[in-house]
Amino acid sequence: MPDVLAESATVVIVGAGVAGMTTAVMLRRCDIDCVVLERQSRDYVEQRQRAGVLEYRAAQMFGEWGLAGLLGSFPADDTLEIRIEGQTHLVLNDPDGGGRAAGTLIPQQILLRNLISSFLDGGGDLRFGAADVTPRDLAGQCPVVSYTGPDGQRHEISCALVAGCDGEHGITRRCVPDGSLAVLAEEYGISWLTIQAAAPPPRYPLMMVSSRGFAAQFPRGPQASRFYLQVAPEDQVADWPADRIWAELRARAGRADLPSGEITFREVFALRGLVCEPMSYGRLYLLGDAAHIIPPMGGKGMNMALHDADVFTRAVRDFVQRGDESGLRDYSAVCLRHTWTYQEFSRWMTEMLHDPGQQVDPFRARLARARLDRLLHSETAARDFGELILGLA
Ligand code: FAS
Repeated sequence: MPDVLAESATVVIVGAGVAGMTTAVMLRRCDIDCVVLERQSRDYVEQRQRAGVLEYRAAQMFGEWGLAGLLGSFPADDTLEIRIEGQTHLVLNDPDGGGRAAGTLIPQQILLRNLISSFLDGGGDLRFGAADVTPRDLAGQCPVVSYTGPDGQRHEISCALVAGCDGEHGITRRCVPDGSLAVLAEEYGISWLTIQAAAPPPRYPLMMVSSRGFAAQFPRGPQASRFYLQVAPEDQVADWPADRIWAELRARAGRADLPSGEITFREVFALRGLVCEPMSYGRLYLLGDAAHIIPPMGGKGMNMALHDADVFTRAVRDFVQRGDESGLRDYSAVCLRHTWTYQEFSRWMTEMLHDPGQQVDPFRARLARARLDRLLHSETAARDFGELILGLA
């Protein structure tokens, strides 16, 4: 075994999540060679349960790339139920089109499985178990990404471009010299308990507004649901045994008969926003959670990663096929505008649907209800909301 195995590729993609695999599959459709390096195993990556709402813009994007088949036949996401103190209010995602424009309720791990199969079946180069991935010379014309394979072989891949799709805790952003990127972050001061359960999914994605606190239920396949429950910032998972969880969800839903099921995952996390500016450094481009983190409020995490993949792939195609660098030059500005639009939307929704408590802050509590009331009774507000939920802003 040689000390180092030297290779080359046009694009090296670090991370086989939705950002990395969508980019890889799209680059293949442009006949642009790429290598994907993923530190985890295939099983691990394909089991990881995260988002479950693919917005309309992203569904259209897969169609434009001839990849609609990867979305399978999951239910359409055309209506949101907002339940206020047990009272149901239905909000159409596409009020003008009568629901024609709709997203897809596909669990993220299933979309990722389909992307990985499509890439590998098409002869794509995806390497799981890639350890110690180390990018360098990012400011030069020919960056190099090295890593150690499961067999202990060290590889060095020289390339034209590096796509940092390695999520929040990845290596690529950390390889950028200090002072070259700014990280803007905000803690919302709100914590959620997230639960994955084998409970029947709701008819529509459901958000519960209650003086007891916020809660939500999203479909995650025909026999599974993702629940969110606003909890005290100091709460731990141990403070929430199953019977307390179901009792509280039933109270906030205003439904004593809300069906329960085996809880397969639970975690407490603080809502926060984070954006990295710019989203590129030299020949390194940051996509998805490697560049921005957004609370699940509004279901935009996965969708922003897919948006970045679309913009980046089109820019690489123009660069490789026509020597046109304008798309790469504009990548960061185009994606940051999109990112801030949805960071603002996520904040707006969080403030509207979380009751700060009549005792704690009655003024803000009234503001939240006024915003909600306008959404439910103003066509203009509903249209604006629809544009954001569909991902068309
Ligand atoms: P990902 O984190 O998905 O993928 C990054 C990949 O890079 C991983 O496979 C990782 O193993 C790999 N990697 C990391 N470091 C590496 C290294 N040094 N070398 C090689 N590979 C490396 N969004 C919603 O809209 N709705 C939700 O309900 C929702 N729920 C979520 C629940 C959880 C627990 C989490 C963490 C996120 C959730 N999100 C949700 C947001 C989620 O959808 C992310 O936005 C999305 O996964 C981002 O995709 P990627 O950018 O591809 O990053």
